[in-house]
Amino acid sequence: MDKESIAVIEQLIENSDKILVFAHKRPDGDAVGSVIALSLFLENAGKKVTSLLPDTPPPEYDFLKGIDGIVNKAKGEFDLYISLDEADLSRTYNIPENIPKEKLINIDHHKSNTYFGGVNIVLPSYSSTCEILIEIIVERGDTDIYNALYTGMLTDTGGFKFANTSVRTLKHAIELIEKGVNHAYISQMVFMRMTRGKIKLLSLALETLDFYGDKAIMTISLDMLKKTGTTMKDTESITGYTLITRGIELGILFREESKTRTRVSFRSKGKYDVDLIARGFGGGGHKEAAGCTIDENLHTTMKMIKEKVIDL
Ligand SMILES: [Mn+2]
Repeated sequence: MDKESIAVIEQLIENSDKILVFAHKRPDGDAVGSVIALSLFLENAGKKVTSLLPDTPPPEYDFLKGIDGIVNKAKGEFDLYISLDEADLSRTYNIPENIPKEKLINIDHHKSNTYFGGVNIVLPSYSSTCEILIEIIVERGDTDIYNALYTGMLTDTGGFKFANTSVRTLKHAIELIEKGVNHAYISQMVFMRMTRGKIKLLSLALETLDFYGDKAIMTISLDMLKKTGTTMKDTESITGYTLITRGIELGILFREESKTRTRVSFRSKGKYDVDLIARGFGGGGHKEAAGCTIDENLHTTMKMIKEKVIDL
């Protein structure tokens, strides 16, 4: 990230008192981590910060300091608005209406970003929004901030396993560990605290796994959530299991959100560009992880997606 962009952002922050920091709906580790890290950083700088995530963060991030300060709705006017990890403002809700563009900073790493801000820091070569923030915060953070940044990088790279893990990503991770981040503790908190209900849900979901050539399809129905006492929040990290079978290049998870709405998540090992596939259905994301929401029931959505995707 270039020095001029950082200077522009710092000037805007300097001139602002009330700042709204927000990220996308159904927040993942990068959304949660980036909102917490930047909010704590701005608070340390003496700003009045409102941190917003429209949906409750998944429970695996409850160990992060600052998570309790996040609200799910913000009204009124702010001096500055900072959108994190969002390709477009339509990715969130519960934010004030008619945000003036000149007061809006857009920091993101999705290549589908629509450059909706007055200032746009869009860096698709970065693993995560947290990795971008590291370069702004660098020496001026504290342990809580660095933990949040590490969490975002860790989760968006699938534990530094995905192709978006660059040499720079790993250097940034080392930098954070040198500053005191306990990487083993964070890995345990994030990846090794599934609830019993979620393990049961995973087991039901795995039973639905179907293979079509080099593609695998998995389903989570509302009935399965009910049976296991889980909610949609518990389903977020299950998508990866569609891809761990030998020879499978494309994984699809269908989640029944309601009788008229189905969430579709795509994962790829690199052969298929799932951002492109998801965009064909009004969604998007990254080359190796993307999704879309279809206003149809589970059955119809599956039929529709299979028709277009299975023979790719
Ligand atoms: Mn991200």
